[in-house]
Amino acid sequence: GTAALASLVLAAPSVAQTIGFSQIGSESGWRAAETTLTHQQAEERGIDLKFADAQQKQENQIKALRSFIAQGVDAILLAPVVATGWDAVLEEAKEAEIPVVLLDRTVDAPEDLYLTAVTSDLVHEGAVAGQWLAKAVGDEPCNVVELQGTTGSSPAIDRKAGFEQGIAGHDNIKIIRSQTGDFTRTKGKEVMESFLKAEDGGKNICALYAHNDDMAVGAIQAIKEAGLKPGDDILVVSIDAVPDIFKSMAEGEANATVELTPNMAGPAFDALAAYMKDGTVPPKWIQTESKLYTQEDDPMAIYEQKKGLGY
Ligand code: GYE
Repeated sequence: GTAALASLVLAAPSVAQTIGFSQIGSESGWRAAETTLTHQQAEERGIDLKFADAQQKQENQIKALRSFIAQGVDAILLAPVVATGWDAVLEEAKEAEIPVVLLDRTVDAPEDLYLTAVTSDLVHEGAVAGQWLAKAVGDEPCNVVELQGTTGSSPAIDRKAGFEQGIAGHDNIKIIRSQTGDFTRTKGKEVMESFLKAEDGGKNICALYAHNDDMAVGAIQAIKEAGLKPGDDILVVSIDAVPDIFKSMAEGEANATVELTPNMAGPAFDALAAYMKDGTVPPKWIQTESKLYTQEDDPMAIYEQKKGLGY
């Protein structure tokens, strides 16, 4: 009868969704965790996830988006490798009435070209790192070297600006060298080697600020190979809070990290579900929290707890 029919309809799963995910690549442990969690949550929600890895190339991401549009997916997740160059393809998605949700990075495009952006406050993360260093060195002169993220990406731009805000007013702290390590361990190690060579074997360097932990872990290797003690001769502060940075902290080789949650997909899928169900429009920015961790936070326990989470 109608009651049985009604209960059947009510029990029906949320509309089956096909969602295209244009992921940057797997340049860092943090990104690998984001990918793992996105697949897990799509599975749990009965979403058919079409996954495309761009190997950190924007043209591959644009190709993937065009393919998703041609397939007529219900929605698109985009982690934009750089901030510019998206207007045309986002216009095409808008034409096709396919909502786009940005993950962990933002784009310099008109806000009507994407439904929402799920990101941390990237400027704040840099400021927290800078404030930690200012507190750690007090009035002592401190020459800082900086490993920037991918050139032209919103985290590289914002984390640089934020760090400078964080050390503003502390004239004893100076950024003496700054270069991209492209968010990878390999490049982070290579660039740190060049910083050490250029700065009297590192005697002139008081601290490293790396825009992510993976570059910091690579740099820590270079500092040790130069015969110096990372975390002591050269302080190390970075961002992401991946398991391996806690291992370095437990060994006294890193000092602080600002946590970035890899769970950007959860809020993205929630916003899309509400939008597709009854047109609920989310805020343009869904902000995730950032938290500072230091050697005082039992790093080995955190390492054990985090290491199984898909990094
Ligand atoms: O910090 C880094 C990854 O876009 C904020 O990208 C993200 C950054 C993250 O390569 O590990």
